Amino acid sequence: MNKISSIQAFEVLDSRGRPTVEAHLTLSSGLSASAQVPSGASTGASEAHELRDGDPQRYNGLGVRKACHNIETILAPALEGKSVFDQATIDQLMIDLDGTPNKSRLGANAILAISCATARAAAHSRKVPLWSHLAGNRKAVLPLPMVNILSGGLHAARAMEFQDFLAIPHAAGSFAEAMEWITKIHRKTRELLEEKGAYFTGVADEGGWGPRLATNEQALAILTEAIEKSGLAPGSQVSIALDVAASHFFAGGEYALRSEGRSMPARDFIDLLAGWCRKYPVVSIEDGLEQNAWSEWPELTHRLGEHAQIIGDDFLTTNPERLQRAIASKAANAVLVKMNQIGTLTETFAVIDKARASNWRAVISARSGETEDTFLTDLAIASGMAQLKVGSITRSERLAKYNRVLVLEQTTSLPHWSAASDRLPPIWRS
Ligand code: 2PG
Ligand code: MG
Repeated sequence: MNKISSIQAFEVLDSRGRPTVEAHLTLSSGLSASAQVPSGASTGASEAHELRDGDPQRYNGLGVRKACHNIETILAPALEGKSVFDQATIDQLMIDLDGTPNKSRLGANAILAISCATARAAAHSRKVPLWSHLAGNRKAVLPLPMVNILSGGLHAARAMEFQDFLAIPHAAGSFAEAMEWITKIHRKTRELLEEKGAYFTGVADEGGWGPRLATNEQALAILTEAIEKSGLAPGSQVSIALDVAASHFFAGGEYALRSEGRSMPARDFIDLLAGWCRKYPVVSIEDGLEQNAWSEWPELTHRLGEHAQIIGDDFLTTNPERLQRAIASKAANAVLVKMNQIGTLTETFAVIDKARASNWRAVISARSGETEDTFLTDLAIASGMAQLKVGSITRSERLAKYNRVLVLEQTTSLPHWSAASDRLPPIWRS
């Protein structure tokens, strides 16, 4: 009854209007489930491979018809008859059928769409919510959001080099209160940008403001002021996270802040970040160094890791081997988890569980190219890791995920992040 009877694939569009994959899975019981996969712009070099058609006549080569074809002609025939309760077997079978180290033959986009649709079909069959099915023995909690307010880098035409300036409303008493605080800060930030005459570019790829400012630091100053002017206390109620995404402005061995006309080696760049952590309520730094700087990440973590969460995104790419190496060398203290960086749900949970077992933190994250699929919300809740990064509070592909948490907060007895406070840095605990 719970066996896969057919799988169909569709080329649909993501939030940047680029093609992505949607898979529909039908069971022998007649139940069906679907899933859509996201897509990044500031990608790490060691991510699993997103298969694109490369046909310049369609979507500039970005079509995903080959990935859909692989689902229907290679993956579906091999999976038909398999039980959706055997997630690990299904994921491993797809990895074996692909046969490459980075899923480049069949496409991580094809494989992930099936992996997620399988979990959803299993949850439907068990008549339980997706988060509950995914959680298994993990303690599910509603996550604390880190929300994008200002964008630069590849998500905002490189108006600034730093990619994300985010707010973490860690003293909010509920998810609903957290989102109310965040909308105030978002609105206040726009007012401040207008007051300061910043060239206004509308919202960036993740719904945050993408202004042209004199310096990267000015964005940090404006965000701190916006928190204050929203009637909230920077540092004790709402703090700041940075996604530096440093790989994307690392050139000629230096961190090149072109918009400021200056460039510096890693040592000076770490000093710059350390200075900002003292001057502003920065409590989380993602990709503060470039993705191959294995010898310098431990220094960054040693200098700042006691007070700030040091996250590897492009650096670790949700990859169990890279995570293991980083844990062994104390190169960071947290991992960003993005399902499509690795390509299956089973491997994603392996990274989450490895982080937990090693006393690392994990932030469950969306991509800059997203869809209306809310799978990520359930993954974040199920992980028990208590942190969610989805982007800003405009653009419905982001809000779909936040809105699901808002509804679950009112309709379930799921505890919120403070119930997993051992997963959060001490100063965020309320
Ligand atoms: C990141 C993500 C989301 P992208 O760098 O963390 O903000 O961006 O999906 O483009 O990699
Ligand atoms: Mg990042």
